[in-house]
Amino acid sequence: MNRRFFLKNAAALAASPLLPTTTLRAESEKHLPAIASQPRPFPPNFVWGTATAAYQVEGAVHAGGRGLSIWDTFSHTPGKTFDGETGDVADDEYYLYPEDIRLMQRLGVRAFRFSIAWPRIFPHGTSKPNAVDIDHYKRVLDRLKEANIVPVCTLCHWDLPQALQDKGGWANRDTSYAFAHYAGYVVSQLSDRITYWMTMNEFDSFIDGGYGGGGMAPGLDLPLGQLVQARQNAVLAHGLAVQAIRASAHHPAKVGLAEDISGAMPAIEDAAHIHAAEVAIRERNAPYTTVILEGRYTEQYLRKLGRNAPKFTAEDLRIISQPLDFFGINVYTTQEVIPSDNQEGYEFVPRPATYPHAQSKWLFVNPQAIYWTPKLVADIWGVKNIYITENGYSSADVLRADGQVLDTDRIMYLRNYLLQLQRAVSEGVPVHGYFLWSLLDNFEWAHGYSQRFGITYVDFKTQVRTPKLSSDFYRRVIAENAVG
Ligand code: PNW
Repeated sequence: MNRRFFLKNAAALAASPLLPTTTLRAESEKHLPAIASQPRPFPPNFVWGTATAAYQVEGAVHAGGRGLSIWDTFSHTPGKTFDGETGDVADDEYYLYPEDIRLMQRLGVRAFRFSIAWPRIFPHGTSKPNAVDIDHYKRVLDRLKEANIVPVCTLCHWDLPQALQDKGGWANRDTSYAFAHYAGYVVSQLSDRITYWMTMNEFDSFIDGGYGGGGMAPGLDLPLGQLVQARQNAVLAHGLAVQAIRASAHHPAKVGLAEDISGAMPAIEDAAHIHAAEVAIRERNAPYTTVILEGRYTEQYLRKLGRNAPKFTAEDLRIISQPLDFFGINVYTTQEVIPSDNQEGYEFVPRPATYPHAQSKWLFVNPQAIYWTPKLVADIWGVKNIYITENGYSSADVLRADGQVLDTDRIMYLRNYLLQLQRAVSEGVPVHGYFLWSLLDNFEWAHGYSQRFGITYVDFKTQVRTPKLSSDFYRRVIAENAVG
């Protein structure tokens, strides 16, 4: 049917008093070409990548002189992880990295975000570094270079050395200096091979989740005042590490971090709702992103905490808010905000029971998260260089007898998020790259191997890797530099 016919026909029918015009419009639109079939382009230099983290994929926990991390201790403590599962073997990537680099070549990614295991480099937290594992990472990096894949390195993706936890971990300010020392050492050894550095991954997850009763290692539930101080130690560690990276690099270094901004988006796109979301996002991220980007805690954060407010000096704030070369945002979900005449001026909308989610119950599906989160970060704080350092979806994937994994729900999620990302980029939101979480199924922290985030299926008994249908989807997005 051609479109003109329909318009003409619709006009004729509209004259009829019997049919309401809204029905007519819906009827005629059904026959228009689907807009989604026209690929929406990304800019020519947009960086496509995938992401992993050391403890979730490496395994080989006793190889190369590695010390224990808090995740070894936690996962070996009965009742802490799903089915008592641990990262002892995980994806065995310590040995299988050449195969995983081939998977990345198949996808055509330009960049790979991975993390270095702190307990491999400083098995006892401080004192002598372990050269064996520096050599391991050199081999991985050389292989990536041969494959023409740019490494993007996270220095700490939650695997704090147990030796430091024994002295209080992030609740002890000495840990901040130990982290900076570790960061400086790694950068002095690897800055010829790595340009892009991220200090840490997701403060809220490993601090509030690990020390505030949230089910992450080390599994503590500290009194509020101590928890608040642990938050401050973590952002101080970040700032000290930014300084250490810059001081130790023998080659150009670009420094940032990866933070899962606790999202807020306007429930409706009008000025009042957008304003409410801006205020909400700034307050909700007060202990981390806001203090890092503004160099001060918000008045509301300090007032609400009262005697539990963090103790800091002006020098601490200066260190915490070192300028960054880029800002990485992990985007999974967000929460709608409405304006309110309460004291805060906004209200988070509780999610209705029917709100869709992934296999992970916290992962509420809302594609607009990846439009609004970077947009609001750029608008509120004037950040010019944003990367989406994680985005992904967990699914109850099934490996079929014919060897296929047809994860159409993950494809639906990725397509809709990437369409919203394309919308943001085409409107000028300064996002320069996207790292899909994750290259392959892996140890999903307290959920063990029960939640699969990979675009490659892993049989954890045999370590056989099978690209899922979503990896073909992503490969096509990368090849076309467009989503449709
Ligand atoms: C991130 N939440 O964690 C981590 O950086 C990854 O290591 C992890 O595997 C991935 O996302 C998937 O979970 C998050 O509750 C964990 O909102 C929980 C939340 C967000 C991110």
